[in-house]
Amino acid sequence: MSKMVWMNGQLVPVEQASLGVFDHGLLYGDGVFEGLRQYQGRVFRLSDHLRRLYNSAKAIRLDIPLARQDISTAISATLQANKLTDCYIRLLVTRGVGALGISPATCSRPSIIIITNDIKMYPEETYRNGMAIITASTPRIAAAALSPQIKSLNYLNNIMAKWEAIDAGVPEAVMLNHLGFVCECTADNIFIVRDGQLLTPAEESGILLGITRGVVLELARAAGIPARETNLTRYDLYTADECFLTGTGAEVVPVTSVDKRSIGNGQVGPVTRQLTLAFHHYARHDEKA
Ligand code: PXG
Repeated sequence: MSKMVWMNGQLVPVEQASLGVFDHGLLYGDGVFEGLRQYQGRVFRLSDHLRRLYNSAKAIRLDIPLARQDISTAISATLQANKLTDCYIRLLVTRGVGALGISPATCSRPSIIIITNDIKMYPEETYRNGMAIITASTPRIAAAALSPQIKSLNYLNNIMAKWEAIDAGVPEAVMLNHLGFVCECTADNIFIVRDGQLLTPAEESGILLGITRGVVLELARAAGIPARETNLTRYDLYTADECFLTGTGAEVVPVTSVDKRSIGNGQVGPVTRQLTLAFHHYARHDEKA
């Protein structure tokens, strides 16, 4: 049976789920999205993701023509149609079909699409042994130009940084802001551990306030690990005891080198190990939607 996609109120086979070529989502990346995870039949932090989606849409003056509850129902229907219990969910809202010019005012109705897919986490070995990352020379788009809280359909800036990672033969690249402070990787937030303290770039650094990042901060505080949001430099990464990334797809993934410099002793450290396990357990057993 072919995979079913929810599109503007209907479940359709993936082969028939198509968007008009005049959709401004395609023409200009004009639209917003969310990436969610389903664990054991439950959608993780659904209300947080829906809040972020509606805020992204509001920030770009896109009126989502459906209430949150209806989107939630549509997600459930899509999961059920595909008989899924553990998967990745991509929810997107495009500006809709309009004239060829850039004006969003020509678009009459946004399109809402829900796609489900297998989870593509890093290989198990990466969670055990950590991975190498680089710092990208592509700076992150300044918050004053486009808020990093808007998960827009235009990820070109991040894609340019991803090319740098690919060229360097590593899975991820960390982007800096225009002042040289550490922001985040191309689809993950970043943390370090220094002297037993957990540190992660603050909102002011110009990052997306990731939902996984927020949960990890909660779990750390609950475990008595002191955690602080602050400005970080490349120096802080290079001299950190531990480093890891967080994201809906990756969960918590250890980083053991940055720009070929070993982090700590080059092995996955105890705080990273503890938080990796804590998140893994929380997402599957403790979380109440
Ligand atoms: N920073 C950026 C720029 C992101 O796009 C995160 C951090 C992590 O946020 P969450 O809320 O997921 O903890 C993201 C996540 C994917 C995928 O396939 C994820 C994102 C973007 C594109 C693809 O997992 N966003």
